[in-house]
Amino acid sequence: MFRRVRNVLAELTKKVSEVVSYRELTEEDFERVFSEIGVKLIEGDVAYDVVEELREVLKKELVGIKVSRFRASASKEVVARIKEGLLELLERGLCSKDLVRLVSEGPKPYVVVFLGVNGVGKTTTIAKVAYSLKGRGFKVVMVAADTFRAGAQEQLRLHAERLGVPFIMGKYGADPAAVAKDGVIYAEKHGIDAVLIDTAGRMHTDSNLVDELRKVVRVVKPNLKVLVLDALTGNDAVQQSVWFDRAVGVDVVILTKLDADAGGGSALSVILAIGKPIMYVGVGQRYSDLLIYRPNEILNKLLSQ
Ligand SMILES: Nc1nc2c(ncn2[C@@H]2O[C@H](COP(=O)(O)OP(=O)(O)OP(=O)(O)O)[C@@H](O)[C@H]2O)c(=O)[nH]1
Ligand SMILES: [Mg+2]
Repeated sequence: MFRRVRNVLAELTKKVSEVVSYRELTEEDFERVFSEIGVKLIEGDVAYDVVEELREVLKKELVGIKVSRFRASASKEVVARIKEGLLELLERGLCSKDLVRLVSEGPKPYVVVFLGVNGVGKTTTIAKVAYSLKGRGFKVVMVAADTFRAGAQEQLRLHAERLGVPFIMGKYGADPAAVAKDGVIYAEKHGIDAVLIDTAGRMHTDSNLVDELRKVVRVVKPNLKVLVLDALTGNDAVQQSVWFDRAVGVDVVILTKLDADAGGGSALSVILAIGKPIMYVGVGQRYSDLLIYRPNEILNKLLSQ
């Protein structure tokens, strides 16, 4: 995980340390070293804008340091500064409350709509969220408002059965907003704490999808709109985020498949460029592979040797 970006950051540390072990790092030194690093980051799928942001933040941290002012060794100090800069960027994605907290504090039932294009991991993520909420003692209902793709409802149903959670679906081709509303009505009748609504995962360029999603949102008035993004899609995930935000508004993001991005460039780009709070990250296919987004943990993966 994150191997390629990690290697590039290790190279940056080494080159900066070489300079600061005998003199102060100047802006020219920094630019010279970073121009090589920047190219490698771009080759490793880090978006150009993100590389530029890294350049600014790291410049601010590194220019002017000289080790004689510090007791620790040069590279230790350089790593600490790089950490500081990266943390500042990664913390922009912090989400103040996770879903367990929102459900426990929010109205009952707490209604969550999951959005996202095909195959990003919506259905799997809903199952993981249901598992987590159930484990904390909440009653959950899963709702298949994806009445479009053959197999989509059965997939969610299978998870619901495995998890022992009630499940609501409609006929194929039925109005997704009506199915979603059925889920909310069921929850109100049965004292359910959280309604998790799965929506159709078509390409975001499909114009019918906007109308369909807007209707779902208008009819069920969700307490939270979660956009599921696949960390492997890099720049495209950023476009998707803009699109869904315009269409229906996005409150938080769940970033899936972090475990599958061996290089780390794509995931890092998405984390730094979407400009939305990241509630959870998906790190595998098991129900327990959903973690709260913690910038420090990402940072450790980026900088571990
Ligand atoms: N490695 C890994 N795989 C994941 C993760 N989340 C989801 N997947 C896999 O991604 C694939 C697609 O997941 P789905 O949950 O079906 O995606 P979806 O968004 O519901 O897809 P559609 O219903 O077609 O729109 C499945 O094979 C999942 O097991 C994750 O965090 N890590
Ligand atoms: Mg699905």
